[in-house]
Amino acid sequence: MSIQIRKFDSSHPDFPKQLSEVLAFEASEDEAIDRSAMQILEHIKREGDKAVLEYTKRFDHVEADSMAALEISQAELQAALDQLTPERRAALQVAADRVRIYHERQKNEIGSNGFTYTEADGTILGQKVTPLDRVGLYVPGGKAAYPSSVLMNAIPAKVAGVPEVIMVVPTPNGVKNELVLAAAAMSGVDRVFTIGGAQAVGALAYGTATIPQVDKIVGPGNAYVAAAKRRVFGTVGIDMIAGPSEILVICDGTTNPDWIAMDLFSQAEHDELAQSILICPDEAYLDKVAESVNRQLADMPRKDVITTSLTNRGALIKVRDMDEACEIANFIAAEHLEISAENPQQLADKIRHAGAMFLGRFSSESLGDYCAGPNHVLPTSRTARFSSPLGVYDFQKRSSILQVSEGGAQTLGKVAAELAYGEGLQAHARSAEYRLK
Ligand code: HSO
Ligand code: ZN
Repeated sequence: MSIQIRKFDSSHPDFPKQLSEVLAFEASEDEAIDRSAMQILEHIKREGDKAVLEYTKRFDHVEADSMAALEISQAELQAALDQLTPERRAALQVAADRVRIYHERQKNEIGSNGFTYTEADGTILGQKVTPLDRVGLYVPGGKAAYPSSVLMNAIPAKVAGVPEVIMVVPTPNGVKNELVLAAAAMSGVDRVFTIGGAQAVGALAYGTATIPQVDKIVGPGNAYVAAAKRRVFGTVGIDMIAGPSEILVICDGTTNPDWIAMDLFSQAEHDELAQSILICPDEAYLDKVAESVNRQLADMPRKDVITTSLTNRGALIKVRDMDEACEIANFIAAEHLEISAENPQQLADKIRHAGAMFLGRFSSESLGDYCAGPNHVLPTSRTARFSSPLGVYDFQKRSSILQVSEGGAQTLGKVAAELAYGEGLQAHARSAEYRLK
């Protein structure tokens, strides 16, 4: 088996079109899936726990006579943590600690204490920052059950000060993922229910007799979960609808090609639809990486997924120089951008759009996925042009503060009344005028 990754040259007149085609990704908005998610949500809204139990039996083949039977106790979570090998537990602890430290730093940097300022007449204006009361964390059950994602979602919520994090995770045929439960214990998740799919999203969004209604639902899921999250948005907040993983490497051609080939594999192995792209000014280097890809593939347990991903969505792009590589990287706005070069900082200064930037040869993307500290929930499908990694700020909201003094009411009252009359809103005008001396 050999992989043919498509090769492009940025000097080719068709390159912009070719690049757009490579990047094109149809988020599968399947009407049938959407309709079925909607029906499930309506059923949950009407029947609550009873409907959740029915769907859990039908889809996960788990029969429970009450919702209480689908809750995992704190003791069981702790037991999952205690059963880990010492090595795995230590690794999970390092990852959790580093993710916590990073997000605590983030919390301090973003002004989580809000602000106020006082004007000459004594009027006080400001902003108050408040954590959300209750957050729902969706954790997929099947092939994409990532304990690291439990840390990445739950820890920033806890650092933000969310008092209650409710996790849902389907357990098809009753099979529990012990590392997922251990990660929940380590990150301080408050309650865990073994439910999933659109029914779990509905239970969290509307609340049932057993499942408390949350204010926001975060975490990835399959197409039904994504459709359900879209539908409940407005009733509750949601984080984002994540697309397949992406990695873009821009390399000056001096890093060991085996390292880069493996970095490309690391995202390709997530999903057939994942995207791995390498950009380099040195054509011979691109060939070396292509050779390494084919040499190393045989060792990969997930070689089928990697092959499909790299064949259908991968690309090797020859550019004029590293400056052009940065320009193209800004256009691609990748979820993960590795700058594998001698002078990564200088190049990073030119990057405006990327979910996370990995600077220098030693910063493999996989370190960010697990334990470096920054969040691995990142904007995909070019949305890094306008959105940010999941962070403490996603679990906080802001309220404006206005405390107008008697003096302030005189100046502001005249301005407001004038504008209110202009808008034809009498009550607004008079409400301001009542406070004038
Ligand atoms: N690379 C994924 C996160 C992940 N990787 C979890 C391994 N486990 C996000 O794009
Ligand atoms: Zn990953």
